[in-house]
Amino acid sequence: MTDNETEPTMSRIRYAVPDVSCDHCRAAVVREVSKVPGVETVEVDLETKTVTVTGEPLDEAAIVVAIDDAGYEVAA
Ligand SMILES: [Cu+2]
Repeated sequence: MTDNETEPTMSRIRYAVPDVSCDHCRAAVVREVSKVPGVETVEVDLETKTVTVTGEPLDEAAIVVAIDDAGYEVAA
């Protein structure tokens, strides 16, 4: 699943998720978003309240739904 080569076609999308505040939130978001097909990595930054997802292809809408399933809302 992981290789050390940087995929030039890899997409990166960043979402603002204001309600993530602790490791529990981080784990919940990572768990749900990781299930979305195509997603390679999920990073949650608790300071900036952002979720950064990389992968190819990325289904933006499916990721928003996954964050929602985790119990958090993506800011517009
Ligand atoms: Cu939390």
